[in-house]
Amino acid sequence: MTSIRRVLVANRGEIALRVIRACHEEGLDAVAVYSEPDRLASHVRQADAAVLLGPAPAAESYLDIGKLIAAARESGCQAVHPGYGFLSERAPFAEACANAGLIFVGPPAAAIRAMGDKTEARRRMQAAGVPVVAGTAAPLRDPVDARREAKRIGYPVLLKAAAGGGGKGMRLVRGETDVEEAFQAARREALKAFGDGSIYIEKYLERPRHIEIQVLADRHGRVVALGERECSIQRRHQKLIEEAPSVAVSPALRRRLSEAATAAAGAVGYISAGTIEFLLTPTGEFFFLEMNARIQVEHPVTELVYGVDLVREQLRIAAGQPMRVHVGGTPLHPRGHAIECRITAEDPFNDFLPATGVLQYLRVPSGPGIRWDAGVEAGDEVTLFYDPLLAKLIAWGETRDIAIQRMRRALGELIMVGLPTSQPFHVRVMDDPEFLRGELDITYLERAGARVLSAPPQPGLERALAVAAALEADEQRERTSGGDGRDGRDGQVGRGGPSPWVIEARRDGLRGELE
Ligand code: MV4
Repeated sequence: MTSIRRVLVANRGEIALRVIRACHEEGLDAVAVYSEPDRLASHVRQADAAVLLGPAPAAESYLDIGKLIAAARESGCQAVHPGYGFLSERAPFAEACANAGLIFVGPPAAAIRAMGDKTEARRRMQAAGVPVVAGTAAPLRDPVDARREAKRIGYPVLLKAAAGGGGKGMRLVRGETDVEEAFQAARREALKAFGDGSIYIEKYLERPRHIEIQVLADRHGRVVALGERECSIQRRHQKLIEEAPSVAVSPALRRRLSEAATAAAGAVGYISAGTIEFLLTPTGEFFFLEMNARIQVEHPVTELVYGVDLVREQLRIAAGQPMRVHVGGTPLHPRGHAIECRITAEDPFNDFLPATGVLQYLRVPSGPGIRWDAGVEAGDEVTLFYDPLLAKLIAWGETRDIAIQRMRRALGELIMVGLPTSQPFHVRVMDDPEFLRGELDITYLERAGARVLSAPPQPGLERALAVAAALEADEQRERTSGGDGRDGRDGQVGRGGPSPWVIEARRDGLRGELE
């Protein structure tokens, strides 16, 4: 990689580490950036250099374009990798990089803009022959316009924010009497969230699956599709479990989805790794939803079944080299099955309330077919400043059933003490009959949430696991600290505090018995 020697990793957590690792495999230096509370974070310690951005709030650190450009310059970087979230899909950031002579490891700003405006994206996709849901080609003027268009399309309809994505400013309208109020509400919400109140209409599809196609495009004119990911297990537009391939996608359907996805990427001059989201109806029709102009959280499931390193390919493409996959035009096929569980600092038994605390003890799962992509280590403090994603547990198996078996086994190995996580939710989903049958659509969690999160199905096992975790954590701290209740890493935030054994006992309501 001649033009790039040093890469600024403009992110934190697991994706920063993921990018650092890809840099190191390519023989590149990785420069981390960090906010004050992240000064001892693993992405900082695994990088070759690190630049302090500012205080904890993202607006003053990870979202500050000026500070990031200055950090890249003063640390001698030639390229900037934005990861996901933060500045990854902000066209002004891609432009600021270019203006500073830095290579943005991602798509051109124009492609980000084209896909960011949802009505423009719809028009471009339609022109490229990509199926779009029946709807309006441009934003609606007023509620009268909305009522006329809704009548033409037929109820139920969805009002969506043109500047949006991710579900903000979205309103379901089942009949004519609800249009006016929904239109005003959607407009207010969109204005507040995006500074743009433009609203358009789509026919509402009932119980579709969320299927997305991974694409890679290089500067040598090659655009390839790397199959689908099934992402229907979501909660309030946050994905919790993803898998590849989808049980609902036959080789013939995969071919049609892939053709649509590569046409979509081509239509906006896309370069780098990107994802085309589709809704797949129970009758097997599919429609373009939106494009994600970034590497995504769930990229590892595609990596495992296609045998590619998407982040390494991003770096090669950014350096102007041809991508390494699909050489000779041989079609790509998925091999085996991969599932990802997002381990978040959220309490599944308390409506997924974001949790804070110190990760006092961590036992990492490993062994055959298991990948652990984490941004945290034992001793780290989890705050509300950033996304609750702590780690991704990914299992590969020759078949879906074997991947699920492995995921179950690995979830049993995983021990996290100190704060609630989504782990028990995943444990239960891996035994849920509907999940096991692959009966998924975007309403899965609404239907399954109560079922899988009702009274713990295996109270004995859960309790045993909690006690084992606490004992192991106590033992660990004896070994590393000489039993003084500290771990010898002086001055690090969040270390020390009460024994995890005591904390576990409190959680179980055993206060009197142990203190
Ligand atoms: C839809 C839809 C049904 N019909 N569009 C949700 C967020 C944004 N990306 C688009 N979304 C949806 N658009 C039509 N015409 C249902 C959703 C939707 C959804 C989509 C994917 C994954 C989860 C979802 C949960 C609720 C609604």
